[in-house]
Amino acid sequence: MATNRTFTMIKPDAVENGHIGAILEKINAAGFRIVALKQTQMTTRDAEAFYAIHSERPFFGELVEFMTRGPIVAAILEKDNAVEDFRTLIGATNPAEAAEGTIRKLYATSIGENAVHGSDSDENAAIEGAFHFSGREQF
Ligand code: RTP
Ligand code: MG
Repeated sequence: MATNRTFTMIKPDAVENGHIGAILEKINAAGFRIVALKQTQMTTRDAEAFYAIHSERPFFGELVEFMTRGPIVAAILEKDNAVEDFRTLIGATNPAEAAEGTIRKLYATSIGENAVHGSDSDENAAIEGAFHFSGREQF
């Protein structure tokens, strides 16, 4: 299987609740290599652009409000089959439906405040990684 990359954010709820270390530990234990990593905060304009695909959804305003309310941790991760394996590691969007041991089952609070983001395709992983990191920040 080819080595490829995915993009993740530890969302404001998980940062507020002190889960950065535990989530990075799970990512490490699952065999992902950290290519890029930083704590940052998205502006309203950043979040509206990042989540533009959801702009017509009823939860869009709430999502932008949530994702901008405090710092996030952004990262690019590398592994065989990275996008799919990372989505397995984080679990379903709604933590109530997430499998035991997944990051969302362990650390998410609700369907909206669900602790982590994971790219849904190789193409989006590249776009989302480039949204947050320059080439010189990737190793
Ligand atoms: P993500 O993009 O953050 O990895 O999550 P996902 O693919 O599992 O879910 P997606 O459908 O892409 O939704 C993006 C984020 O919007 C929030 N959301 N809120 N209140 C709601 O019904 C609702 N539905 C989605 C979540 O933060 C979700 O992760
Ligand atoms: Mg998504």
